[in-house]
Amino acid sequence: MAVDLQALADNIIKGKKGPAVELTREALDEGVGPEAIISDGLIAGMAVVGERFKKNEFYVPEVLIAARAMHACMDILKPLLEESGVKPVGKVIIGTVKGDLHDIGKNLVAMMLQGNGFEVVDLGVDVAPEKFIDSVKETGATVIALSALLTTTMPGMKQTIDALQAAGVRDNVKVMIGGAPVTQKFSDEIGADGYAPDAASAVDLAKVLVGIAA
Ligand code: B1M
Repeated sequence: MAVDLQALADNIIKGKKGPAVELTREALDEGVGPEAIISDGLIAGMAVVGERFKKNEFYVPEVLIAARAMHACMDILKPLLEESGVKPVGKVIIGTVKGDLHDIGKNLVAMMLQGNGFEVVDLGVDVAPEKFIDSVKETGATVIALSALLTTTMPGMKQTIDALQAAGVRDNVKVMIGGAPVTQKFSDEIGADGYAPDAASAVDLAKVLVGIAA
């Protein structure tokens, strides 16, 4: 019987780690690709969690429990995503900007990029501009994806772009930005190369930025 990815999403929403992991394994056994499991199961579930939090139907502990279930599933899928790629379609450095510790959305974006053939260098959270610059120089990546979830850390995105400019490497990389408070308007204002509202759009944008999609 085909695994219902909505059931996986429902278990993520409820934070039921065991059943979520089981459904992830079952879906893989039945030949469902990791990308579909991420987008129709994990991201679909986390999107509902975000919505319920906005409406005050969920509080932070429920979000964290859902994220824990999601991470347990991601642990299973990540090695498969890494194995599946033949030659990376591009290299992306990703990180949450300085002062900001939110990483659930950033991790989803990283996973989706990997699932779509990108090599991803994940610098984690609270990443200072200098660290992005060092990573550009070390890895030769052509895209940087910046995440911010706090209005107070959004200026870190502009600081990073300014620092790339000052270090003489701005022309080597495209900068894309995202995170709940970020908008296209803000992206335009700070001179980023693009904004993506969610993980799936981030993949589409990355493809455009590396020149494999229009
Ligand atoms: Co925080 N928090 N938090 N928090 N937290 C928010 C963001 C907040 C909106 C809650 C609220 O008050 N309503 C609020 C920010 C208000 C504001 O600035 N406007 C807030 C606050 C205030 C804080 C603290 C300051 C609380 C405090 O201590 N007083 C504190 C700050 C800590 C810090 O960072 N220095 C804090 C702490 C935390 C926890 C540690 C408890 C935890 C984070 C755990 C973790 O990430 N490991 C946490 C959480 C979980 C949240 C909420 C509840 C959920 C965020 C989340 O994971 N959403 C959040 C409320 C909310 O968003 N409704 C909130 C699910 C995730 C899948 O969505 O991250 O939006 P999201 O990612 C999406 C897109 O945005 C996009 O794609 C993702 C998938 O589709 N995207 C990108 C994200 N990054 C991208 C990068 C890209 C492209 C797309 O690159 C191109």
